[in-house]
Amino acid sequence: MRTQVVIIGGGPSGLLLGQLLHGIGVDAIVLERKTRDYVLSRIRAGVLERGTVGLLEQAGVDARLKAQGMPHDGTLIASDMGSFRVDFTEHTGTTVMVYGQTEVTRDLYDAREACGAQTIFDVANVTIEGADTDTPAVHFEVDGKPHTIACDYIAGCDGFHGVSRKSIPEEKRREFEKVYPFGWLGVLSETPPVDDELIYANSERGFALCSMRNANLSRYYVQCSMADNVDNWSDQDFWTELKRRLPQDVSAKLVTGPTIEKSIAPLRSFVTEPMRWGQLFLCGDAAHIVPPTGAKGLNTAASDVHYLFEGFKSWYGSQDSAGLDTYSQRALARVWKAERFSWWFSSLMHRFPDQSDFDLRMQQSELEFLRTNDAAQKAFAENYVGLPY
Ligand code: RFL
Ligand code: PHB
Repeated sequence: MRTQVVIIGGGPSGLLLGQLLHGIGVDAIVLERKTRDYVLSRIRAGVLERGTVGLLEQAGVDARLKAQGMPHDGTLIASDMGSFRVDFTEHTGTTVMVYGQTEVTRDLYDAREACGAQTIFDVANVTIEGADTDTPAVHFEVDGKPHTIACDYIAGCDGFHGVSRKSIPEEKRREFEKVYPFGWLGVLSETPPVDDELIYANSERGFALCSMRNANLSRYYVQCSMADNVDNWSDQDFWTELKRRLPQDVSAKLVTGPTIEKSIAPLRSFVTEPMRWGQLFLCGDAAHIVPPTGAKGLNTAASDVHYLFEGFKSWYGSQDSAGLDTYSQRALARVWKAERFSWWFSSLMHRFPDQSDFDLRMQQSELEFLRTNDAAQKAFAENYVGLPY
């Protein structure tokens, strides 16, 4: 087999890149380790920046997003000192869109199928050969049978645990990592969201977040220990804990019900540099991870896709390699800004096991500054709706 670009990973970054390439007539094959149903069963991000929405529009997969997505023009930030709202529209003139990653991925798979682009599911033992030569190839197995695809380029869109990053020799990359001493326990429930907007809460008992997927589907999170097990949390335990961490007026109106998904996710900041090795380009979680506070994970994956797609467009359109040559540099410049915001917002909103009284006062003081200072709210809003590409 031969194609122009092999995309390893059929998550949102791989699928979005594939769809954009299809739009300019560049052939790409997506290799996905799991089945389509498995990928679509993963509950992940829920907030799309304006730039991500723009890319989905550009890829022609925005019909359902436009019809069902919920534009949000602000968010609430609660703490033991009270609540306040940051208005995105007032400070930036734009909104974010609440629309689940699962739906984005479904729309991308549907579009991929409709245009006849090739996706190979259930691939095993993917290996990359000759990424530092002009004749790279990707080997893999399906049902125990070996296959090889020769290509011009490889896009490593296979997430944090994929093979792409690890295919870059250790001496050619540098990794930066911070693991936070807690996780998020998240639930999905078929109940109306407690508020029209998201609520990020810093409470004495730890962080909590109220989010949503639609008018009858709520997504809630509470900070938990990574030593905790999801089986230790009955639905009742979860609702009780969530209520204790939210302002009283919010808890009072929270509608509870059976949960349809419950999982614990770790919190990590991670960046690998550079994001290119020869003909291999890393994209999304394969190259970097942010803690979910601030909803930057999927959005940063999308901005990588933007830079990589622009590079491919110039190369295949006019043999101009400048975009591909500067991909790593341009993507990383934005990645580090999202890393900073996610790290800062995580540090502001969580209770840390070793937090001193001084550290607590610093959190309170920072929250008070954000509550009362217009410039601080503007900086928050600019980061939340997404910095320009
Ligand atoms: P993904 O979504 O991980 O997709 C990678 C795809 O590659 C496949 N794969 C392979 N395929 C072929 N061969 C291999 N060897 C392969 N190894 C892996 C995987 O099966 C998968 O389908 O990465 P991508 O596309 O870069 O997208 C990134 C986003 O998914 C990610 O940034 C966000 O979901 C992060 N994230 C969240 N972000 C938010 O903004 N808000 C959230 O609430 C939020 N919750 C989460 C999250 C990430 C989580 N992970 C990764 C554990 C919750 C979880 C549990
Ligand atoms: C979500 O809806 O899953 C969500 C929203 C905002 C975040 C993180 C997760 O910061």
